[in-house]
Amino acid sequence: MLKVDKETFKKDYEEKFIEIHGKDLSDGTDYNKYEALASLTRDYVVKMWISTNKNYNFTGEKQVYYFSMEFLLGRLLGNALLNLGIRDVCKEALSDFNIDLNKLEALEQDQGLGNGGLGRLAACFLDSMASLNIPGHGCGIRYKYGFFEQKIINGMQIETQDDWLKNNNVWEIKKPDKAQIVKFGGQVNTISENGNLKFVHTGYEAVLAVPYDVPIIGYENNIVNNLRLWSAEPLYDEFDFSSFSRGEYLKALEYKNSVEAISQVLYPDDSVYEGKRLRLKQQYFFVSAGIQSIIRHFKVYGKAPLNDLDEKIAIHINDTHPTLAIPELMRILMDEEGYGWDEAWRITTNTMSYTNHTILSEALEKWPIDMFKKLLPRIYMIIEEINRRFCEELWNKYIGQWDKISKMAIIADGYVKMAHLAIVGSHSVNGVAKLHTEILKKQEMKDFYYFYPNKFNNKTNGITHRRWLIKANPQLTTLIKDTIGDSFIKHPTDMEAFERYASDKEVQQRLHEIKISNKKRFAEYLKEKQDISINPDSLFDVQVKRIHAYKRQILNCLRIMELYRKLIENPNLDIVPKTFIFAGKAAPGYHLAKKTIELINAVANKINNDPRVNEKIKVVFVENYKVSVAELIVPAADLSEQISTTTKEASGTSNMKFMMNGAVTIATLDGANIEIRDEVGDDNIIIFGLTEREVLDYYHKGGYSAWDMVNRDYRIKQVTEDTINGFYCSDKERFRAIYENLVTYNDEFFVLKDFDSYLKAQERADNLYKNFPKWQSMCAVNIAHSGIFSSDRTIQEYATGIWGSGYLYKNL
Ligand code: 26W
Repeated sequence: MLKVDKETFKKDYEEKFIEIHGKDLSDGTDYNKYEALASLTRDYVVKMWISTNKNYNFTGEKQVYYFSMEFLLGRLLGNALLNLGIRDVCKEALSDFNIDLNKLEALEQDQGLGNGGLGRLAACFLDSMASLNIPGHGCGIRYKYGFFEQKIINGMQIETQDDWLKNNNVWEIKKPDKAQIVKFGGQVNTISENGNLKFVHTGYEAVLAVPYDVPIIGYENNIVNNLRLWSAEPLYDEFDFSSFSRGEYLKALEYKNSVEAISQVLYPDDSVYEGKRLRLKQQYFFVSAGIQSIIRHFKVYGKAPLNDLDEKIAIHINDTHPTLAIPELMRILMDEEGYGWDEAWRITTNTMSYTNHTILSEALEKWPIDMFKKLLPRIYMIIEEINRRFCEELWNKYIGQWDKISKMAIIADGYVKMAHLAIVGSHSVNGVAKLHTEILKKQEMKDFYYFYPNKFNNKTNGITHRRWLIKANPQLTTLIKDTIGDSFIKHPTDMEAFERYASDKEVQQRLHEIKISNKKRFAEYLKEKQDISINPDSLFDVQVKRIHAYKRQILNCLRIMELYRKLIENPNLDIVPKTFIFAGKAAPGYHLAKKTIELINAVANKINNDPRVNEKIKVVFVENYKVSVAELIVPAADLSEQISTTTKEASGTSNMKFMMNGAVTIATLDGANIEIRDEVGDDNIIIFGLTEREVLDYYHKGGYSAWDMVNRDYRIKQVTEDTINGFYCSDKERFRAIYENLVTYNDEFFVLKDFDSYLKAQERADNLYKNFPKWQSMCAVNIAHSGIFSSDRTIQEYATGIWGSGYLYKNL
């Protein structure tokens, strides 16, 4: 743990300020002050970073590399100070200068290099690996533009670019000496040399991959791991444009532009997979650079011959996006290091492991063979050979069963199927919650499970309690410390002891006050950002996540519409005053998701301007949802909406964040909601909706009729018609697509089927909330049982069960 006292800190800070700004602290802007603080913090970190690295090189300990297209880190300063153990000292020191630490922290741009759950999970994992002394590093892309910024104009989502690097990023260090060359296109010729086949790659386009390293700081343990993000640059830094003839000049520019496009922007889609060549290029780009740099480093510091690589290195692929790591490692081992196929394959499969994050078939990646072959000729050859050998094995086991073999093949129907390659080329395949893993085994990946039963395992997701509890909710953290001590910080499951206080009157009162204070904090943010006032004494009913049909924001919206109708009919209806809070981004090309945002805003507009109901309900759509906004919303929530169609949400992680902050969950039995229910018990969660069995039966046997729902239930008829009868919008066609989807096209996510059950569940929530001691005790039980959902638990399971790394593993 870093030792800095207040006076030293003050001195360091003032000196740093003068050094980087060339003026006195008293003359600085707030942003100047933020920059000086971040830069000083980085100085503190750098020394530990170097020593951590030296130590890893010295001990030769097994290193884990987490490959991911996305790392959704959010802001770094606050958590850096927290993990260094100097946040309190820093706060006090700054207040001596009349500077508010929270205010400076809020000036930092979010590092938003991810779409949602998958990217945020990667960020939580890095935090946990560093905090658990696991030598684990991230590998990804340094997108020039992160996930787009969302503006709501006339109720509609408008996307603008996220120029997060415009103010210079203090957290990264460029390492030009560690750059790698990545090759695209060209031809591969096979020649025979002394009886061995050699593969000669010519005519390719070379791209320079330049790494930027970001420190990942462990919690009070002097560990700083590395997140390496790759940026694409033309191989020749500076073109001598003047000496070029006109034609060459244009060609050079073309090359420069096509190279820079690779790390230009994050694909803002996590729902429908599109076979875009640029995305395939991005994938190979960072994977090739990453693997090359691992091998280069290993050869210098590895303390073992290359054929022991699998004992010294674990590479994890986060969904199928980095799957090309498998053929890329094969290529390097065979073409550059001279290994034969069998040994290269043994090393590769023992090194690689893969996590699946979705069963939505439209999100599964597959690349057209023609495109693939042209862009990555040598990698394609290797995949062909992997496929040939795999199909041979299948053939030996399933003689004559061509259907099965072609269903399981890696290359089939004109495509390269990435999930198949990931399963075949890894020693471990895991799902992200118990139900999800069971569905993979029983349904989606059934054939593979029968073929490789030992590869499949579950690792239920988690979230870092350091960001999502200690940092985001300091008052609740203090309350927990005051009651049960602070051991939960290092051992989050120790929070179970907090359950003893669930019925304690004083604790209940404090829980309530803390919630109110967090609600006020969020209300102030909303007032400032969107000029919307909300009432902290109302129940905050929150659904924040990507907008997607399977997550069913529409279901939530329809029941608000139903409640509104009821209130107009009976203004004296006795309900808990509520603020319905929505936030989330829609993929720019996802029409229905964008319409969903519009509908929510139209409903908000109507309800919020109706004086008959104003005192009772209000609807808000919070603009530009991102990690830093989540940190304000999550601690302010009373009710957490986790209402996906059962079987569709692989795990969900906001469900865990909310429970840890003492919200009660209203949920379907989907993803990790089931495990939350198992932890807190049926009395402390509100469950509704179709079961897994019922959903799967509908899918397999049919029998669902949305029309029946409309005709049988007048409330359903009313709310669906309200989307197209001009009640919310004079343009009756505006929400027709939503109506058609729900009714005419027999909505595949069963919104109407679950409507009645959802309404009843909401009524239960209302009654529970009216009972103050009962509600507070539910909140307390949720907090007490949230420790198991710390990503520390998840990472310990990965380390011992998959990677064979870290302290726990070594002491097994
Ligand atoms: C279109 C390409 C694409 C497809 C899927 C990009 C990104 C994805 C991701 C796998 C989507 C995603 O973020 N999945 C979420 O992963 C979380 C972490 O495991 C889970 O908690 C969520 O349930 C799951 O939806």
